[in-house]
Amino acid sequence: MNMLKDKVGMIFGVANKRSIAWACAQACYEHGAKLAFTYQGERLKENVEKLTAEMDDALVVACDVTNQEEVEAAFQAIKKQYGKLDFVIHSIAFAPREALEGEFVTTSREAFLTAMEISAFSLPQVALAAMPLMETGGSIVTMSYYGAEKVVQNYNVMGVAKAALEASTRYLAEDLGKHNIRVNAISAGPINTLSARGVKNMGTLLSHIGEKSPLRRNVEAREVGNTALFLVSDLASAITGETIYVDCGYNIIGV
Ligand code: 1JT
Repeated sequence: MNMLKDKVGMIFGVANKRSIAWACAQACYEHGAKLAFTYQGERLKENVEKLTAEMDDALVVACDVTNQEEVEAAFQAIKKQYGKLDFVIHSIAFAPREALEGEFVTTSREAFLTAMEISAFSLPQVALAAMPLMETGGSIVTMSYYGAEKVVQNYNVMGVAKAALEASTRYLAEDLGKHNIRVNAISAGPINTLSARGVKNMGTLLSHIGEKSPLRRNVEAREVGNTALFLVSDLASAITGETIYVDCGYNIIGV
């Protein structure tokens, strides 16, 4: 199948081969998309370059979202290489480690603002920069988590940032809809990625979901990638402003 033939996508958030962003990229590449990748900081540049080395016509550009000039330069590089952009996959989040344990009430101002800037503000920031390149329309997909809507122990300030991200998805969907640009979020079940590593009790969380979710298992990054592929494809042409769960059904369970 070639669902993304002639489409150009930009992928934010590849750190290594386990990244959700990488699973999204692989699904999109298999369906014929041309892909640009952004990396944050020199440390991750080599990882992204190695992963994408075999990909045809891939672009790798620096893009730390806390640096507005880098964001603008990244979109300029896309314009130069491909002349347009059809979709963006936004899979970036950050909060200081100490904010993801203990009580939310102790969150520092700095941790709160950092989490909000990188994990939530970066979506409207990227959407605004993408708009001029999406002349005939486009699709933007971001990643959220259940902690945005229900209290999940330790998720703390990330839950607040993801709530802002999901609300931003709806406001952006309204603003960009008139330009035929769709904006959606995927609420993924927990996955053992680099970000999830070192998170306290991750193993317990994964085995809880493995037992309690309707499908009695955890989500694989590949399954999130396939949903992102659907959302950026024309198959999802009437879906915008949504948060779609890819969580083996966990969110529907009460007790
Ligand atoms: C970040 C991290 C964003 C981990 C994340 C995340 N979104 C989901 N996870 C996994 C996770 C983390 C916790 C959790 C459940 C899932 C770490 C770096 C910052 C951004 O709590 C039960 C804490």
